[in-house]
Amino acid sequence: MSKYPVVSIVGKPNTGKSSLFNAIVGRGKSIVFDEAGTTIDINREIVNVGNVKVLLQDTGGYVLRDDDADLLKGKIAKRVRDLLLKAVEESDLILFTVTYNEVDIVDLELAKILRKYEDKVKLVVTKVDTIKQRLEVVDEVYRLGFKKIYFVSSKTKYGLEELLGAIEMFIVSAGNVVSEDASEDLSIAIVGRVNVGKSSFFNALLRSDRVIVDDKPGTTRDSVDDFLEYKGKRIRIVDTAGFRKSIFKAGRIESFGIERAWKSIERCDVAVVVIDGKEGFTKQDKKVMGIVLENYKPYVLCVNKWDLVVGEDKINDEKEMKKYQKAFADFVSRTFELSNYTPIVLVSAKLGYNVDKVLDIAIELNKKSKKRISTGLFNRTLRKEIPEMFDGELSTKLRIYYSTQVEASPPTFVTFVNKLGNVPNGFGNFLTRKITEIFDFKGVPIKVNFIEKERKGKP
Ligand SMILES: Nc1nc2c(ncn2[C@@H]2O[C@H](COP(=O)(O)OP(=O)(O)OP(=O)(O)O)[C@@H](O)[C@H]2O)c(=O)[nH]1
Ligand SMILES: [Mg+2]
Repeated sequence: MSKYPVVSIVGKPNTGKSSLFNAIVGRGKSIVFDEAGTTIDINREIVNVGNVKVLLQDTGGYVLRDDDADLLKGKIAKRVRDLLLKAVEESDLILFTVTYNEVDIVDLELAKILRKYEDKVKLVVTKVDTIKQRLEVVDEVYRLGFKKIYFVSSKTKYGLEELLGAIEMFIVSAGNVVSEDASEDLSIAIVGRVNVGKSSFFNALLRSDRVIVDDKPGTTRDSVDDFLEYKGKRIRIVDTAGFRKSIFKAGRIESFGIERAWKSIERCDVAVVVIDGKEGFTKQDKKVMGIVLENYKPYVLCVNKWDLVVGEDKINDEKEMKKYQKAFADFVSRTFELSNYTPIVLVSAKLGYNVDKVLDIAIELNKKSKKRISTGLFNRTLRKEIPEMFDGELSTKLRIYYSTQVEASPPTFVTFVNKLGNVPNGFGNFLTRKITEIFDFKGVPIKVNFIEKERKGKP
């Protein structure tokens, strides 16, 4: 599955899995609330533990959403058990969390399953925030039957170093070390309204049922990251919570999810804005595109559920699909003026249709957005392609000294002029459009700024 050793955090709901995950990752990642069953999907992150890199995963989702009545009876339903066994089998190391004074029949059930893998399980007793609590640890913890027990407070970080040391030792002695750089080539955030099929698209990219998909809107409540190897590139993909009509009216976790979706947009290199092809291009979709543009992120518009629009059998008719594609693109550009160069792909996450095409375009956009143009070439080309900038009517008042690219992703250009007040209205937009076309930043939002500069030698 992963080329990094996999370390999974497993435990009953509310035993501090997400807090432990965050403490190890070292930054706010999954949602943590003091409420059972907050983490729905599995969160993954590649982290440095001492000198080794591991893929850490928080498996909150396994125990959640199951029949709680069963759990209380100390029975773990088959579905959860299967998922758990799969995770355990795929993992190099399991951190089994229990809370120091709350060991009950559910923990015993889990322990029974995990004891078969004792060699790779470390029992982590969580929420041990004070020495007093450390002393209070109940006998049940010992009775779970694991030799190696770690006491950790994710809050005070008590015991964390010891646990991390143990993880590192374990991985090193298993000879399972990957030392190369774990950074990704590209990070893609999948965003959009609720229920448009973001999670389905995420799963389709990964070719697995990685996250929960449901026809109820609002299924995904927090961003979920995973990684993909594609055409020699390492790609981070992020599924996010859907934007609702009235995002501000949403409940606590929901709006937290939205905040995290927002953050995911800020962090990504390229956004994939998913819309529901059957519902067309809605006002809310435009709002989502607006958020992406506000952050100057390149994006692909992914028109999902196209199988529902044309029927599953027609989707392989290339000629027909081209026509639809053009019609949809025309419609979008007519109704959303900022969408001039937006790449649009008709997709069926359900059938896996065109899913990789979105990746190809995302890679292309990322390349464009990281492009740097030398100052010499930039100015020569501007003079040649837009002579009206330098002579003619405009130049009677406005002197343009030179322009330069000061930043990539987003590509940011600065033009030095004699007087800011002399820059005509709309000139910024004009120049933005020209630079986009001439240097092919199509599909990548760029920034064009003017700076006032006294000419040397003149007061
Ligand atoms: N026919 C068809 N159905 C799809 C497709 N993609 C998603 N669906 C269905 O649409 C519904 C919503 O899918 P999700 O992937 O959960 O949507 P989401 O955007 O992640 O939803 P939230 O997390 O609630 O925002 C589910 O019932 C999916 O089975 C598709 O390409 N074709
Ligand atoms: Mg979802």
